[in-house]
Amino acid sequence: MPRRTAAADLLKLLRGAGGMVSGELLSRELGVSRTAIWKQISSLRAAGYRIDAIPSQGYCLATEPDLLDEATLRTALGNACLIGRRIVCCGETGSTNADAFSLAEQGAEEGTVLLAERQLAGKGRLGRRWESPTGVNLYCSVVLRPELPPYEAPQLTFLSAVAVARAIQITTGLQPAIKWPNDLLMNGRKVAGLLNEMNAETDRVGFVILGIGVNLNMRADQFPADLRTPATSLLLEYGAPVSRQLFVVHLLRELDREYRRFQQEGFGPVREEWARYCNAFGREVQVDVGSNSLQGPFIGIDHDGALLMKLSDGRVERILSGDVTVI
Ligand code: BT5
Repeated sequence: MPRRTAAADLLKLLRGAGGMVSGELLSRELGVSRTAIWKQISSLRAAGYRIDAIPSQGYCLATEPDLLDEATLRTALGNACLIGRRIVCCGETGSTNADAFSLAEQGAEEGTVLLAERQLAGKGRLGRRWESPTGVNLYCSVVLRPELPPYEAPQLTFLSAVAVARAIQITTGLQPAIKWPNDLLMNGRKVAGLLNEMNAETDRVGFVILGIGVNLNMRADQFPADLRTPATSLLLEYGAPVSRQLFVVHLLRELDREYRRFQQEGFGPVREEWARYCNAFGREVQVDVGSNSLQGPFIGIDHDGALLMKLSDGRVERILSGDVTVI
């Protein structure tokens, strides 16, 4: 890899040229040999930059990769956003949730956002794995410090589901469906998953990490054949790649808006908005809980996130986890 500063300087020159620039000029400006320039060009190409080379004319920067970049994201969000006031982008990590959790333990401020190009040990719920290939998707974790009793922390999962649904709709014009409690579906296939983790004392939340994985530009051949649930991506549903940078901006803005409203008005507006996107709300559903199965209309969400179902004898059953199918 070229030295970071040298690669950055080279990129600046290529961008500034706005077209062809000779190898000789580049080597003179940067004070390195033409072989060194060639090596840096090769590294940039490996990182996703398309740089055309024409013998005896030089190099031309044709396209840049859609990398997540802190400075660009910060500028796009402005200073008014609480969510994203600090953004940390990294190339590769185990899990952004695990990183955000340790940052929060060390005192990271509310609104800190972690993003990665790739996760080596992306986490789903209950020890499951989240497929996290390089440079195509969104792997995001947000540190929140809400004034809430721990049993109400699941409300934030609903809040993040609404923000993700909105960001998808703004980006593609397509409406995703939310599947209780933490999946987002398009055409019945999973496009995003949420994993919120909490640090709490007995009566108050210390912090919550909102973990958000969205399949943006993942191609069909990048999905392992053995996924437990059928999966999709915005690329597959929308038919064209989406800008990852822009998606992050939309998502963080929506999270910010929803979180502010949540702090001022409580869970009510989130619950209403969530119900609009939910694929099963108000409908007859079957919920499988372990080997048990219950049927009835899905009538609401309780303040701790439990699904409320009306049974045939009129009783209302609270279900905290299970798999919902619309009948
Ligand atoms: C989830 O778990 O859906 C939560 C996923 C949260 C991922 C984010 S990425 C950023 C942050 N950092 C982390 O380490 N995690 C969070 P669950 O409901 O348990 O679903 C997991 C199941 O979804 C797996 O068992 C697979 O069947 C399926 N799956 C795995 N990867 C997928 C993908 N990329 N797209 C769609 N489905 C996937």
